[in-house]
Amino acid sequence: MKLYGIDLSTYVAKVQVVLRNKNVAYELVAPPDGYNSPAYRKISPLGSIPALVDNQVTLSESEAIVEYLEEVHPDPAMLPSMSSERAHARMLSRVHDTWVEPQLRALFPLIRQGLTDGADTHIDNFHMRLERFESVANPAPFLTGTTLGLADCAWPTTFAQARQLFPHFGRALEIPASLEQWAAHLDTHPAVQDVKTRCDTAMTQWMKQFANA
Ligand SMILES: N[C@@H](CCC(=O)N[C@@H](CS)C(=O)NCC(=O)O)C(=O)O
Repeated sequence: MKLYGIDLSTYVAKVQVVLRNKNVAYELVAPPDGYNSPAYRKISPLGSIPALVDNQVTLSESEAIVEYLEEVHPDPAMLPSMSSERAHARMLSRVHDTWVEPQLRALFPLIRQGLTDGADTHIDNFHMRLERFESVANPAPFLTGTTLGLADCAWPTTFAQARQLFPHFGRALEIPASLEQWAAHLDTHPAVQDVKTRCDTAMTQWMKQFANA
């Protein structure tokens, strides 16, 4: 299995956490000439990362990829067995991907361009949305039960990136009290640790370019 991606991407990290938790061997490959390049689009037509190549199938979109992995490598299960709980798990994943994390990624172009206008709004929205997420999350200790689930996997690197990006704008990540233990617990999970460390290092490197901006 080949996973196209780079360490800096939360969505690539999410897929890697799932692969590691399921003990699936994979090779992480940087997209040739970077994502969106003509060379990479010959491999993965959408040009985005992550992309998974497994035998005959090439998949983009991290949620499609992790759901595929859940089907072809069902052990350990990372979605609950009851339909209502599975739907809730998927809802939690989408809240991360489509609602909370986009407020974080909106900071990247600001940093690149040396701007600060608008950062507070994105950081406030991130925190407001995280609080709404808290109202539908009930970690015990993971979001969907006693073992790591698909819904958990994107958060550790999103939080790690927020811890590095928010201070650039004089702000700090505030994790709601009832989610603190869950977030700390995730960071020590064996499927998460190494992936998170590499993402953190990549973010530190990326930020260095703009240190004196
Ligand atoms: N919805 C996508 C998001 C992944 C994503 O945004 N990847 C970025 C890099 S972190 C990308 O490939 N961007 C290419 C582009 O926006 O054209 C997923 O879940 O896989």
